[in-house]
Amino acid sequence: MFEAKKLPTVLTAEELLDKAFGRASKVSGRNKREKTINKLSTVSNVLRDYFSKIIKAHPSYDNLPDFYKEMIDVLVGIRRIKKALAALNWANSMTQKILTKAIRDVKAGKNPEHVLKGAYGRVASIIEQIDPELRFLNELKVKLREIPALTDDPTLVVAGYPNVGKSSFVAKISTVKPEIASYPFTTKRIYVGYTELDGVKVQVIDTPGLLDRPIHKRNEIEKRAILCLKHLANCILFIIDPTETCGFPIENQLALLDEIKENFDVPIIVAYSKADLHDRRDLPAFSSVTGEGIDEILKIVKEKMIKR
Ligand SMILES: Nc1nc2c(ncn2[C@@H]2O[C@H](COP(=O)(O)OP(=O)(O)O)[C@@H](O)[C@H]2O)c(=O)[nH]1
Ligand SMILES: [Mg+2]
Repeated sequence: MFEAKKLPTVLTAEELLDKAFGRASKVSGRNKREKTINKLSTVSNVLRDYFSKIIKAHPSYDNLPDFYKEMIDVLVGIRRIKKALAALNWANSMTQKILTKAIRDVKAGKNPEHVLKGAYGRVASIIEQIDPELRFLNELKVKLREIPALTDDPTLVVAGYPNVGKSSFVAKISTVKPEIASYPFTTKRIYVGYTELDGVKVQVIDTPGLLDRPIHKRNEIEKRAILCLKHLANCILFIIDPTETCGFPIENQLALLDEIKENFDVPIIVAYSKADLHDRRDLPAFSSVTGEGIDEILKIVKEKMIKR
């Protein structure tokens, strides 16, 4: 699985130049010429190693699991990342060219001091040009760290209007206390619970603020955040509160169900919550308070998700 915390810290242009020139200032040589050549090759090595370390630390973004790919794309834009990495590649080859040529010039008898000064100036100018890209790559690490560490286990996404009983259901069936992971869009959080169905670990996620209001009224970023869930969900449990104590009429709840059906192509289980408060049984009904009907819901989930 992709782990943003493994991405290295990226130095700014100034820090990187300090590192390379600092290292070079410590080298020795039998004479001015040799010392200058050693300095130039030290700068060359430090920069080459540094750039290749940063570039190699990034995954192949196109080959990441769809959920991560989509999330990263929404958060920062995969093209933007590729542009930054390409800029590093460019800076790497430009600086290597400058330094190789400078070494050649010194070997050919040109004034070492002049060559060194010129090469340092040109290297510094190249590195300074990519300073925004270096800073972007450093901030990227921080942003990507917000992406919830979800497992590859089969995933049930719980949807329905606010207060219909989604969180109560997730808490009820979870073998562990649901974890709160940040969903890095606006202020959304996702709640992740786990349960075991016939020995298969199932990840159950509650997405307050995402699948609980009409999708067509969402802004672009929320819509894309919702789309990310598409890659994650193997099945959706859509909860309807027929008592309307949640504060939303059934018609609105059904309209949301229709929208979810249009947007997702995974099995959708529709069930009534708060079975302890009503007698409607034209759909499977459960109560997270009394536990009534919970096993039946889990049985349906198992059939839809595992025995397929
Ligand atoms: N009587 C009853 N109340 C419930 C049930 N499930 C949830 N509630 C209540 O409904 C309210 C909203 O529940 P919650 O799980 O937070 O809904 P969510 O907003 O969809 O996550 C809370 O006051 C719960 O105590 C249930 O099965 N029976
Ligand atoms: Mg909730």
